[in-house]
Amino acid sequence: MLGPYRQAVDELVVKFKHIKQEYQNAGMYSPIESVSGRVKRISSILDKAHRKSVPIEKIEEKIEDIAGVRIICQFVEDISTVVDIIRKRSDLIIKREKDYISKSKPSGYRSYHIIVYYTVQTFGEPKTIEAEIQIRTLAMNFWSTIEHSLQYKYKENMPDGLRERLLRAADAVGALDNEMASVRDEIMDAQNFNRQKANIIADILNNIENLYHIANEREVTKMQKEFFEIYQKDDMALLNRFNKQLDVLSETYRAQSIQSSAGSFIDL
Ligand code: 0O2
Repeated sequence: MLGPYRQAVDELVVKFKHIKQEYQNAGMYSPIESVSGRVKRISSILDKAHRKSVPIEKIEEKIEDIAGVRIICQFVEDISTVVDIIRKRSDLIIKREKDYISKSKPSGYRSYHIIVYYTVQTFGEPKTIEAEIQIRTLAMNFWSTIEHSLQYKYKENMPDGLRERLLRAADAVGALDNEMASVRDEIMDAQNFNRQKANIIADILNNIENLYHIANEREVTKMQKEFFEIYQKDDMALLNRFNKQLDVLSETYRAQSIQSSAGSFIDL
């Protein structure tokens, strides 16, 4: 029974990781910080079925989180961006959404859950399963991981004092998320700047490497030296200008090599 759920979790984790990658490749801040997934253990499925009085033959229909994907964001605002991304996907059909961010659970738990239908192509035939996508901030995740392990330890009998401390900690997590939201623009600018710089440097090095195949070696060595000098100045405008210069040089060499190969074709 669990095979298609494993496949769904593997596929969804890859898909969400690619979204993060796409943002990064474009030199943009990604609303997705990290993605993980799991298939619920058989013992947990049976526990939940027992807790909710679900008969064994109804497990797949009634237990929505056998396949679970967790998306972690840096800031609360990113959660709605991720929710929008999910709503627009053609490979996911939304069954329902549970907003424990606007209104936390009595335990203090905060997270945004989306239950989706997702179809996997199995060996036999396509199978549509349900999966739960949990979206939360790094701070919310920290709280719920700790609280989950305490719930596991105490089951229904968590001491009152501990429960109260966890509620206070949940408030502190809310305050931390609000505080971080107020410096979000500042942090995002810094992260974007670093990512753009890393992309330009990767581009420049790529260009220099390609030039070694087509250009005069002395000229490329000179460009490489020039790059190191500009790199040490740590100036984005200079890096950008230098990269454009390399683009023009690469184009010139490429055009020359096309011309000379066309010439040798006519000679033949
Ligand atoms: P596990 O071990 O994480 O898999 P319902 O909608 O209430 O009928 P359900 O499935 O209980 O049905 O929904 P809910 O309350 O949205 O819970 C789904 C999952 O969210 C839980 O799965 C937890 O992973 C997480 N969660 C919900 N409430 C809490 C909470 O108070 N603390 C923590 N740490 N996590 C919570 P499971 O199967 O309960 O647990």
